[in-house]
Amino acid sequence: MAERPTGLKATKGIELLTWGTPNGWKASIILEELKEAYGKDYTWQGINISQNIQKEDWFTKLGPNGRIPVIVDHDQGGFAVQEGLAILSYLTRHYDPDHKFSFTDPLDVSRAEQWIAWQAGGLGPMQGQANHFNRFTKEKIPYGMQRYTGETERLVGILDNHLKDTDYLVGNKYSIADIASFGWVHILRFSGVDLDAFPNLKAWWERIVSRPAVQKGTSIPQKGSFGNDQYLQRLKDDEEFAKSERELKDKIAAAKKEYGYKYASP
Ligand SMILES: N[C@@H](CCC(=O)N[C@@H](CS)C(=O)NCC(=O)O)C(=O)O
Repeated sequence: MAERPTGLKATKGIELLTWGTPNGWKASIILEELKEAYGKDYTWQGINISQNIQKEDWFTKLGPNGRIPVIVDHDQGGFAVQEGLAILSYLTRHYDPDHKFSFTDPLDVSRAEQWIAWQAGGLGPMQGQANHFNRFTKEKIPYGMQRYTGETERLVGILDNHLKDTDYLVGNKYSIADIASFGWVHILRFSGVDLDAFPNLKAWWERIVSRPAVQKGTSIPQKGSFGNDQYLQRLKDDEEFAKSERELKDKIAAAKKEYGYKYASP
């Protein structure tokens, strides 16, 4: 078992403090992309959020919000950056000189900022609450279940609609705008939303998940079991898991019915 981190371990380059979650993957994916594109290496440490390492003093001195991901740039005097989206901007501003994952045209920069802001204020928080109400609360509260699952469906419907004439969110080019939302779409099935109902989004997810850097990025600190592909595999392999997932889906469907939920997007 890895030792519990107690402080920074690198002295140069970028050091990433993260865990295998949709927000953590924003940072590990862009770092893997920069590594593949430019040979920019980095160091990482796994911060097991169930052990609350992210609330310890040494961590909150770097990331005052006490959440992963956080990066430290040892080549900029130990400059620390919290928030996945600020990390995507920081890393591309400093280490993507050819703009392989970012933009120069001011209108494209704005388009990317809009999708990134949309993810930070919408998809991430709403899908996070869907997970919370569907899976993590002890008592199942139908109002919360249908409210946040429904809002997640509404939001991914917006992505699906936007992607009907383009392969990627901005300028038909894979970029930090896609990376920001990818992690959340990667666990859509786990969140109780049927990816098959959003064909353009599913094709976008398939395009992105097949990138080697994305495969590597989503394996840091280790490959999880929540990704859409792993989730489907587990349904096939593990009858008990499949049964409890069917029960959960029935509960979500019943909650939607109770409150007269009807899919609408936007
Ligand atoms: N807006 C932040 C959200 C970060 C966040 O919520 N991180 C979660 C993991 S996905 C976390 O650290 N949770 C542990 C905790 O709340 O203590 C970002 O995009 O980086």
